[in-house]
Amino acid sequence: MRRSFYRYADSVLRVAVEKDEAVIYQTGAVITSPLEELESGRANGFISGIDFSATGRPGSISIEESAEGFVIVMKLREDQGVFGLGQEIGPLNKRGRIYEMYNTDDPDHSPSKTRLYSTLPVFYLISPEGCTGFFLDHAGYSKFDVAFEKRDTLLINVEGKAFDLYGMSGTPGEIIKKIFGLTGKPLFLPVWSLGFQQSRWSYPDEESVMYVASKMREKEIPCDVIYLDIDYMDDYKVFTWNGERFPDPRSMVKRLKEMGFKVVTIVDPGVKAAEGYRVFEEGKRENVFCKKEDGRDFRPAVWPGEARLPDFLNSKARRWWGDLYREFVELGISGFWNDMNEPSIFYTAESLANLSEMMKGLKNDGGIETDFLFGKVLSLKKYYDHGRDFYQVDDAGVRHLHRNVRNVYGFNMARAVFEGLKRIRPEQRVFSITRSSYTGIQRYAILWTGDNESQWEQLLSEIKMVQSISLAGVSFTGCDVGGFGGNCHGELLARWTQFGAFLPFFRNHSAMGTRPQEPWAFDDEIERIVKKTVELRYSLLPYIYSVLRDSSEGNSLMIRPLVMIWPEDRDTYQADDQYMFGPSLMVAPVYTLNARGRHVYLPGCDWLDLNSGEIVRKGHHWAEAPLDTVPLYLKEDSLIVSTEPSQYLESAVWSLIEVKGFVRNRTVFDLYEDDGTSEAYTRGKYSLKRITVEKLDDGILVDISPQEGELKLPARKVSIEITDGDKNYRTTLTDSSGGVRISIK
Ligand code: MIG
Repeated sequence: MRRSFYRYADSVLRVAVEKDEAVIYQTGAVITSPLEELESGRANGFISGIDFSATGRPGSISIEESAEGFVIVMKLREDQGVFGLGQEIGPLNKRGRIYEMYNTDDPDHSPSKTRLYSTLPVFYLISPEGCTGFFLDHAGYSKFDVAFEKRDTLLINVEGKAFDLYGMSGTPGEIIKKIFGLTGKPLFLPVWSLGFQQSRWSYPDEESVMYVASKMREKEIPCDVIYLDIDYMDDYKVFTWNGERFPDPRSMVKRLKEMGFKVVTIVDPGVKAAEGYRVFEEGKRENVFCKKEDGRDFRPAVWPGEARLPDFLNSKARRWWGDLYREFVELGISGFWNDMNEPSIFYTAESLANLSEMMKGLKNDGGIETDFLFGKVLSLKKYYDHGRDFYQVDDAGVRHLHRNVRNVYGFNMARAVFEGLKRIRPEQRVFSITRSSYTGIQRYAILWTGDNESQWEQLLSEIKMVQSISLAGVSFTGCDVGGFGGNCHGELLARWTQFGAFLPFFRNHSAMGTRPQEPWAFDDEIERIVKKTVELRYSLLPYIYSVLRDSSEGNSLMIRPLVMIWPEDRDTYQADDQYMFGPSLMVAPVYTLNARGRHVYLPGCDWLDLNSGEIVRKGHHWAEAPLDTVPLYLKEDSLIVSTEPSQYLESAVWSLIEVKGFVRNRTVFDLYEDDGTSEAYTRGKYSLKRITVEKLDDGILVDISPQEGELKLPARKVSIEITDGDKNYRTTLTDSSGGVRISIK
């Protein structure tokens, strides 16, 4: 075993570990290069809290070889929490749990699950004494025993012949910037990606799509995007349309556009093996499909039946795939939805033959043997690992067993789509959502959390999951609002929508065969609440879009777990059923049936309760929450900027601006605006205004800086409403590109 140490910008340390005969595969997650190689002597203690000399003391890390690969052992201090690990089920503090990194399509998101669709192995050891961050960069299987077997030990089993471990110190806020520095800044998305989105598996024909669109407008529920799930295709052939159900997609998309809707279509990786089908024929000719050991195409069964999987590990296949989007883009499709890209496989001829063989043993023996065998057949069908059944080839021409590179399959598919769309329409920002991902995905796509269920427990589970996903640097995330599987309930939709309104990605989606889940699918009261909540979201868009912009510059996350901001306060380690949305807003969604209030923890300072208008002190509180209310708090010394809600978003320039703040000392907020969709902002077509509010002895000073950027803004009013906790200060002023400065007594 060799261990080499490298130093990166901003005191990031990487240890590269490899067995002697290792074939190295770099995942591509990290996009920066090391500044220098370090002697192991210098590497130890180079970053506080990380010591590779294996002393067994807290902070020491030992790495040993094992039969399957390696074992990493980290001793934990009693007061350290282990936060992160990405898309996993459970509390934000993962101490006391086991997780596996092996991308898996499993619609069962119950508490015992140890793996889901993505591998985001970024974790933080946090105590009031300090914080260390890690990223285990490895495309193959690994297993994290987070102080489960031994309460003071984090044990990571890494399968394979090599891996990289990155370590960094700093506050959690500094560490996330280092993660962005290593793996890329979050993508800057079009503004409509912050709008409300409606989906269903499926709106199977033009009529049902147009019906949903008209209903939204008729009922004046703001909405920007409608999704087409797999049934728009002809026989599940990707990049085709079913001509009977969608006779004229171009005209449908055009009519929707006139109504203010964008259309996003799903594209799975599985290419139907059908003679004469263009994508299949081309893929064969270009030789870009995954192969079996004998060099023949791997033939899994997925939605289209027998299919081929593009080998996204190499750039030739990625390029070919990315170019396939051209026709859909030209037709007017605005964004793409990457599903099944773990990749999910129903079965292969071989795995089916295995199962049939096993099933021959099913005899009516009247006893437990047959019952056992039943169980075995079912679990083998569900959890059969296709990772050993096929190979992928990287750009160096090296062949890898799929299992060893599985965790980057979805990541590389999303990369292919991103790069393809950038070639096809370089002037437009990319909108693409993915189910499977790997660290670094924030540069290519939005991650949504897959097939959750319409259950209250899962609403809570999602509140935690989006936070651990965020900690991995995946700033733009969300979940199926209302729940995917199972039947939603009116109250559940109301509460889930209240949570969704404070997620970067806000989409209502549900599965085939379940009860309708559109905003009007329940009763008038639920519809009123959903509409009110969606309007609240749209009114906050000036704030949210500015937060998105700041995140895309690599400064921050959109969703911020409390522990990130107040790591010295151990009460925040537990308070993972609430979070900060941007720098100013604390949201505490209600996730319990029949609840009309909930416990909230308010750390650090005083807060303004945005529902009651009252100031609430730091500490534990009971928040009243009638069914139409989501507990929301404005942090002391912070601002939000809102506007009049619209039905859909034509740009990210707001004709009315309302600044609301709770200021006892001083605060700033950078209001960012632009056309909302293009790359023109990179050439100066944007507006950035720094809003500063300062408490003076005898009043409040409001300063709006001169505009940075050349975007022409409309003449508009800015209304200001600031409280210092005792007194309210209000005024309205006229915005000006030269800046405005006033004091209010
Ligand atoms: O095997 O395309 O997570 O959102 O509606 C199910 C049908 C495939 C899984 C996705 C879900 C989508 C569904 N897909």
